[in-house]
Amino acid sequence: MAEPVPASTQEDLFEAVIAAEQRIEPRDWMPDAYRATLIRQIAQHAHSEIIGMQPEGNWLTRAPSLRRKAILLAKAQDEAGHGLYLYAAAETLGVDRAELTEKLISGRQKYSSIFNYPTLTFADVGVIGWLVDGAAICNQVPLCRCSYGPYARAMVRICKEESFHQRQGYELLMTLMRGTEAQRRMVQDAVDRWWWPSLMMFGPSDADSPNTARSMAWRIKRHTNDELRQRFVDMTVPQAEHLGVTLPDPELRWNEERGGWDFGEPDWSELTRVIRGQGPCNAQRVERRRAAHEDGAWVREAAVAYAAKRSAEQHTEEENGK
Ligand code: BYC
Repeated sequence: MAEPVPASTQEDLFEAVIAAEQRIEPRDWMPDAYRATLIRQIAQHAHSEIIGMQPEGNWLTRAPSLRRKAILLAKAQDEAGHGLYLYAAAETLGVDRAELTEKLISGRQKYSSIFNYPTLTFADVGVIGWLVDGAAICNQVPLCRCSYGPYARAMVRICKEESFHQRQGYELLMTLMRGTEAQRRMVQDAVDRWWWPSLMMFGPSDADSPNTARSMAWRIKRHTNDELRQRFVDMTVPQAEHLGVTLPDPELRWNEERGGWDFGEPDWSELTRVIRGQGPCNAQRVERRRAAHEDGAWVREAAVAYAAKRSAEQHTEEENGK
């Protein structure tokens, strides 16, 4: 019989896999804190995808054309799919999706701050695609190299769909910018409202980010919050120029020396407030999610009853076949 592997050897093996840029898989030994960090991050990520359908969903019945409505519906459906891949990835760590949903609707788990802002005009749909999905891509492409296999693999497909979402947002904004003066003003107003919250999506500054150092050492995160925020600003400024909008930051200027854009400090007290549940739409978002979950109870009950019936039938077939 094989000797049990001592804990110290298991830990060495785990560290060696991380150092070799290989993947940790569900049945591999992993430190409890590594598992807990992944569950926290993947669950928050999944919740963000699901709650993230609400701000755009607000415009589904009021999209200005059939084409725009079809695009928006497809995007919201993609987000539901992303949520499902991510809940499935979290389940490989030994948690249950029902338990994670319960934690979301009881306020015990977080989701991205960005989805607690209202969508006031149809230009917000374009700006969410451009800025919010743009920020999501910057944050998520490195997660395709995350050390945990199921999360990294889920991110590959998610990122492909996110880049499509970003382009649809930009195309929508280009169309509005070629339209009337009122439409151009609508785009600028949406950019003014979404710019700073988009920068906050990357999390607190590195100095105030308690989880970054450990997540980087474990190669769950591959870059710090500030590195990714800078990458996003550098990517977005030329796109704003091409679009013809102004980013609402008087401190934005090109820094020749370091080859990047300098930008102002986000209002971190706003991020703290929104994360604590005091953003403009937090209560409404969670309440809507809770109602949808309760409305869906009959579907879950029917699925469980159907599975029990199928299993009983299979049992009888096996008995009869004996
Ligand atoms: N909002 O130590 P830190 C999408 C929390 S979905 C809320 O830096 P970490 C899309 C953080 O959780 C996009 N909370 O943490 C969908 C931590 O709290 P706890 C979602 C935030 O984990 C539909 C504390 O603050 N993307 O793209 O190392 C339509 C300290 O922070 C936020 C993901 O979830 C925030 N913005 O880094 C359109 C990506 N920032 O848990 C688009 C995956 C921080 O210790 N997640 N907190 O109590 C990550 O990459 C990382 O978790 C973060 C934070 C960079 C977000």
